[in-house]
Amino acid sequence: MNQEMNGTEANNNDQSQRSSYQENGHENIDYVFKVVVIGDSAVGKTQILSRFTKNEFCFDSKSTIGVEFQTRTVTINDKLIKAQIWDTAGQERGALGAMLVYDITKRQSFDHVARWVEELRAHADSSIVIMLIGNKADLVDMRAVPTEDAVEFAEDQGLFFSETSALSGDNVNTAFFRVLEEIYGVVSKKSLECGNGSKTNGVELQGSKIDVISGSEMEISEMKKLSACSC
Ligand SMILES: Nc1nc2c(ncn2[C@@H]2O[C@H](COP(=O)(O)OP(=O)(O)OP(=O)(O)O)[C@@H](O)[C@H]2O)c(=O)[nH]1
Ligand SMILES: [Mg+2]
Repeated sequence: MNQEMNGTEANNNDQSQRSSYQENGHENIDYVFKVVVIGDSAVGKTQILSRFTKNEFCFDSKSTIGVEFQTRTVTINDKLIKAQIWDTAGQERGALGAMLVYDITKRQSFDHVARWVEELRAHADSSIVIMLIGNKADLVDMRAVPTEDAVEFAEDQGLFFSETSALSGDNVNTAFFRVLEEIYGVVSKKSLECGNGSKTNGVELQGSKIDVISGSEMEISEMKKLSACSC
């Protein structure tokens, strides 16, 4: 099942960040923002998503097979925003944001990041907001990617950057909220440029509509595997 968590009080370590945001259980959604989580296998994509949407972590996480997304609804700038987050590559079309994850203990996963950026530039909207994420920051003694290398790469490529731990929860909320806020900035700017200062009924995104449960997506989500976590 697609998971949805509205108004649940997460218990992450970066909870202080939450004071400036509110969550809301109402379903009067202003915007749906599609975000993809991509990166090499086993870097922690599913667990980052699980931490953000359910505040859960699973040590015994199985490799994700199939197409899966989860949602969490948050309030940003008084707008109710549903983040629809896809846990897989190949879903870049229509994505407004991307979390590009590598594992700070696996140099190779960082070396592949450039290829993932190319993939995004080729298939996603040119204004996509990309956050580079060095995950597993809790494994300090096993670090293989210095923070400075990632900062330099992110600056070169115009990406946001954060190190996170899906295990402890450190920076996971902060990273997602940053991306959602940036997307909101992009969408509101485009909306103003198009002369649509105010939103009309439904969900407006860069002139295109994302319907969370449109037929095709329902089919995909029904086909998807059950949660990869056996916890
Ligand atoms: N110590 C630590 N382990 C983590 C963290 N995030 C994920 N893991 C572990 O790393 C392994 C892989 O995590 P997944 O979330 O399944 O990785 P994935 O990127 O979704 O992998 P694929 O679905 O194969 O692409 C699991 O054993 C997780 O428990 C973290 O922040 N810290
Ligand atoms: Mg996975």
